[in-house]
Amino acid sequence: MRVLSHPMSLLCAAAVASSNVLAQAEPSAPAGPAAQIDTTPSRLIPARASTYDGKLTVPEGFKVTKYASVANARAMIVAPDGSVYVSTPGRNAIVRLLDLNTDGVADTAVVVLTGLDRPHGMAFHNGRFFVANTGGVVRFALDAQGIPTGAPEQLNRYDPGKNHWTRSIVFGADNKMYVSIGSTCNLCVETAPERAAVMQYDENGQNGRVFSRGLRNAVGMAVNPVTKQIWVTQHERDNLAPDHQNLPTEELNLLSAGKDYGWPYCHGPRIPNPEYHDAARCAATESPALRMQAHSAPLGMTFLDKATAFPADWRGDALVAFHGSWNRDTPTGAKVVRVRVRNGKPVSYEDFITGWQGETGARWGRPVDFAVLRDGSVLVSDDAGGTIFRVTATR
Ligand SMILES: [Ca+2]
Ligand SMILES: [Ca+2]
Repeated sequence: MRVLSHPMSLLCAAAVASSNVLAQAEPSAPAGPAAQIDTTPSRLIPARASTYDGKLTVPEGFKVTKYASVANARAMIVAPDGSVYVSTPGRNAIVRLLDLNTDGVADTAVVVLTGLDRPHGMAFHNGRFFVANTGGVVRFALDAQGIPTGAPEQLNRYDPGKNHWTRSIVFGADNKMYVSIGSTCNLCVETAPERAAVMQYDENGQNGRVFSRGLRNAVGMAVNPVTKQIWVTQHERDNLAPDHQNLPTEELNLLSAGKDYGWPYCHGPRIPNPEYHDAARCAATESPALRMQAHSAPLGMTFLDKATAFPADWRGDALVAFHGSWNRDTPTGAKVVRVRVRNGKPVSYEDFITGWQGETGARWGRPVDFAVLRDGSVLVSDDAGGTIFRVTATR
């Protein structure tokens, strides 16, 4: 990693030098006075470079190219055969992308499943394909070519739709199925226990129970490859008086069985929401492992352990997609950030890919999710522009 001498780069380096600064403010914010500057090279960020015909900006040493066009592209997953599955909930369908000549550009985009019910999260597990519809998980057998086939087998049902309608799914190292189900509202006490929670099911989708609660809308889910703990990104509440613009922070939460992550009673590190004033209740909740800029709308998250096309010092870290704000006076987000991980915990985050949002806040794309290809490059989906981007290192 190159250490920079450009004044702006030094400013950025200073801004990221303190994990406290990073964890609670935008990396692009000016460095506070007398911030402690850690000059360890790994704590400095490289120069920014233009890519994608000047439309995107990345750290020097990376480039972004177009992998495919998929309207309404949301969640992604790599199949055992190396093809990429993309959910398109607006079309109730799933698209399969295949790069036949392995040149880094998909050659075919085929709708392999239709007639689903707002499908979002997907998983390949033990030779089956699982789709998290808004109202339950369905499972498909795979044909001789490894492609989902036949009628969907309904494995379970949970409360559908209602505001936060996307459902995310991962299988843990314990072979259990985990499904994230967001809240029905901005701020309320839910009546259905599975709302604002991550549910745990047996491998076949049966015997559901609440695994973690108090999670307003945990869309990004990933299993830490080292600790095997499930990490989730979480959208916090809107309209918090008096500093709605900058509070509450968005959250990255590390899930443990039976824990309460605060919502709707609290936000951030056990801070009571003024609507409930329940400090005693908040004291018994889990604080976020990392706090991120308010209204960023963090969606997909991926660990980079298999991103072998990235420099080695990236592979212990994670990426998070910020979909971008909808109700902040100065729009924020619409970018991809790198989350630095130390000893199994997130310690800071910084800009990775920016440029989808212009100075005025206008956007030509909104990142949603990631997939790490077999060649070690990373795909980024964009549901606004309908593009799948591919990210590689150039050295
Ligand atoms: Ca190709
Ligand atoms: Ca929380």
